[in-house]
Amino acid sequence: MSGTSVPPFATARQRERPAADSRSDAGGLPAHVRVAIIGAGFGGLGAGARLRRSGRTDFIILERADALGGTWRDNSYPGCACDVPSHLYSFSFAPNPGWSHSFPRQREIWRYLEDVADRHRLREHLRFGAEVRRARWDAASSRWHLETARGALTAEVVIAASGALADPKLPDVPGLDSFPGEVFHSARWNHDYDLTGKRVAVIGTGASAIQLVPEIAPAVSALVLFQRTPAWVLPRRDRRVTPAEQWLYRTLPLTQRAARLGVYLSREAAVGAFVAHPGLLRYAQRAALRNLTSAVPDPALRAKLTPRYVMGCKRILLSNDYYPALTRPGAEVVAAGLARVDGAVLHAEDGSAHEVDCVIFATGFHTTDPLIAQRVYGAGGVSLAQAWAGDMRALRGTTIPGFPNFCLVVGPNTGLGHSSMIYMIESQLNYIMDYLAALDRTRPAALDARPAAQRDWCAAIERRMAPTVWSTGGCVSWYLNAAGRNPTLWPASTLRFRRATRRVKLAEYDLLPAGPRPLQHRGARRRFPRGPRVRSTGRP
Ligand code: N01
Repeated sequence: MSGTSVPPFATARQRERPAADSRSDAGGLPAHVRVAIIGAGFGGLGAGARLRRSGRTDFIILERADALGGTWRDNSYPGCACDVPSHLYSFSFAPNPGWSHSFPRQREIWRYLEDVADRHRLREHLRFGAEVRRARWDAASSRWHLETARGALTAEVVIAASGALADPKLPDVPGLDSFPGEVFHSARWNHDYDLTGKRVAVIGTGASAIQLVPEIAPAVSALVLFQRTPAWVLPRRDRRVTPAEQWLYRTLPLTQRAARLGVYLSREAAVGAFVAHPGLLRYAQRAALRNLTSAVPDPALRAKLTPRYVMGCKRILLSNDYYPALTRPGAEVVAAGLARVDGAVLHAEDGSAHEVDCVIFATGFHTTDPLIAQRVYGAGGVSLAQAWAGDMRALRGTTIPGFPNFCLVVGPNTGLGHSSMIYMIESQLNYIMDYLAALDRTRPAALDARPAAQRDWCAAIERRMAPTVWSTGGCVSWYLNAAGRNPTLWPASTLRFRRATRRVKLAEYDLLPAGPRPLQHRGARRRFPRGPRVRSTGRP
């Protein structure tokens, strides 16, 4: 890859090796399904598994790439691993007694997802190369019309699980097109390019960079790390899971459940520091500073690597080999952003210039402006991107007024800074399953979130967000949108989110009847007679 564009997903050449059987799928598209799921990562596969477990088989999973796995398929950079412990980074309904380490590696997670697809008979529902180009709600038929790279279909309900870490982000660097060498993003690793002996620039110091830097440092002749903001780095307490432990988990699954609960509770115990008492994080800051001091003897380098914001404001990073890699001969930390490129020379914001053969962007993802929002058109022909206008919001992280029968997985304000996203995904799946049950029970054609319900929900989130470390910690992070608002993280315990997504409150929805009707504006909508009015608490 060169220039400033990033391919939408990693091709087999950009991955180390495609999973053995992930490229086959069950054939053409049906004309109509009850549920269309977009994306075959944790969210989409989880949705499929939950549908099958509830006895529903009339669904399809549309995946734009040629394999399942989502972000764990696309991020194949050396050293890629998860910083959430294995036992918790898996579905509660699909435990894996075979995890090799306490923190799972990328390939192992990818294999786990392949296994989930097999165990829950999802292969017959998967369609690869079926990128959704447009999804349009048709009020007359109360159906979603989907146009995909493999043809068209209609669906009663769409579950969009395209992920928050799906579309890589490149900074707009003037002159990048003039760079004669190799350029790629960490999430589109070029495995055909041999870094041995090359002068390599890495842009960024987030979770991806700190994992890949130690892996490439021994091979390259020069490593230039462009660091705009130093990160807080804690030691990673990783170890091999012994065969005896694996045997125990296989033989007595309850023991793995207990281990999972232990990890969950220890992570959950930290939430108060993030959301209410950021001062408590100074204890962890001390441990991180000790980690830095012991690994980096040079005071000048140490000063460059010392963060100047409250820990937790950006994602806390875990590594034992990042700092040592930066002390190697040939490694240089440029304490400034990449400003411009002139041929093979990279100019930093501090005025320094660095000639390199290869540039690796570890610059993150489009988290607050997801691509899928530009492709989904709700009632009145308004796209989700237009409805959000750069500020994404959803009722209980899942549904949006004007987008009937459309559910997001990993929607606005469902992200975490302290625990496993899989737990949050499962909470959302509970909600979506209840949403489908509510459609079956009350028999409207569609449920449409009420604007007032979404407003109340988002206002409560806003109040909870104010004292969090993400708002007060003195940093700019990918959690925030261009206006400085945080539409990504959940500002409370995961248990609170679980409770808030247990059931769909029908009072928060308009129940839309079937049949043709003018649905160009909300006032023209026919409504079902209601039962007793339940006031929406909008309380997260
Ligand atoms: O991306 P990021 P990431 N010049 O957005 C810098 C998940 N993840 O891919 O901090 C120089 O965090 C930017 O600088 P600044 C996890 O949720 C999980 O690393 O904005 N630098 C920043 O340092 C994570 O949070 C795992 O000042 C420039 C970096 O690019 C999320 O993915 C592993 C620049 C972007 O960091 C994203 O992580 C890996 C410029 N012009 C990823 N422009 C797990 O272990 C931007 N930057 C679960």
